[in-house]
Amino acid sequence: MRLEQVEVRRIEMPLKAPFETSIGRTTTKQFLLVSVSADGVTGHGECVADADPFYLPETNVTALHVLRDFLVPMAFALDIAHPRQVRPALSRVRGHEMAKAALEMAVWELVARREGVPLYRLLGGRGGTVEAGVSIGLKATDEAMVEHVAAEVEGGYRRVKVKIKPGRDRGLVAAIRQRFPRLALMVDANSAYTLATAERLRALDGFSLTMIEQPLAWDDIVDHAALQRLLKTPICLDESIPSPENARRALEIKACRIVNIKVGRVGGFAGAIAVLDVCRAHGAPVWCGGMLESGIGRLANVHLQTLPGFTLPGDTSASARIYDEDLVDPPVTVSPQGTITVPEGPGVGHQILWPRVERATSFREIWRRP
Ligand code: OSB
Ligand code: MG
Repeated sequence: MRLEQVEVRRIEMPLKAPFETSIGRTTTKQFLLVSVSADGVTGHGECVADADPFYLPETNVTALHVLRDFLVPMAFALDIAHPRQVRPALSRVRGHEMAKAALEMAVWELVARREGVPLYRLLGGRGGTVEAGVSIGLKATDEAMVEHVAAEVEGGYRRVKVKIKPGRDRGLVAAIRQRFPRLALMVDANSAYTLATAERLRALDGFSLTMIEQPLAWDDIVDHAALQRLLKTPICLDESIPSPENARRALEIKACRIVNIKVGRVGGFAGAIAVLDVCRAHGAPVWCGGMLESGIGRLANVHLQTLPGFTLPGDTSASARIYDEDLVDPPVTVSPQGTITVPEGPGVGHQILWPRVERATSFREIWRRP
């Protein structure tokens, strides 16, 4: 199979409420949607880069550049027998994992549609349901956070993650624990701490957190290993794991005990599967992270986390928590038991609402195979 056309759209979707982390505050989601076509079938991949380089270095502008000038020409040159061939074919480009992932995921989705199977089947996963977790942004007060946690627990979520930063950590966790002594609770610092401020994290050791996500620098594993030696609570790495090789290094030096896999952060589905294999070999639990995706990327995450090895609930929550109008129908929903049903339709498995996509598109570019 040879790709005939690649289309990139920039899409803007207002969030229902601002999402705040130690990095900053997001009010609108802006992302690239990559669509690849061959033999009259089109597949879609959602790029998780943002307008700014505050979480990781890529932006929508760098992703567009690298797609247009490097990745898409490489993909056009390829005769694709299986989507797993795309990752090695793009490996000459260093970094730019989010741009690579969007293109690679679109090819997997295209092939799943061509074969008339749900994405999970092509990936080697299973049907049924997955357990939903939820990631809650920083709130103005600890009381407001406890109320948000209560609402999500009421909604069925069985695992809750809250964002922390220095000064909004020990008191916040204590307040949540007081009300929910047995809740599966974790925190995510998005690199807001250093070894010098790590005492604050040791203060969290008494709260039976399931893990502390990415406390230290986005590109560090050495200091994380030092910190893990000081903490009882397992460290989970997010930002610091851009590839299977880095996952292996991190686990070898014991920089973490748990890994968050975001398909966009590790260059696509083949990269995610390779990270999963590394983690399984080390006996490290894995869960699937999220990037406030629209339904297209959200469903991709649902399919991915049906693979064996995703042993913990992830950050995939209902579309309606974040967006008034999703780009897929039905939107992603969570049952009162805290589960998401894995779609059985071809590809991501829910209908894409093209009039909505059209309305949300602020820029579009199309390339055809030369
Ligand atoms: O660190 O996991 C993170 C959102 C944007 C950028 C980074 C992160 C997050 C989340 C939200 O935690 C997860 C989600 O609801 O999609
Ligand atoms: Mg994170």
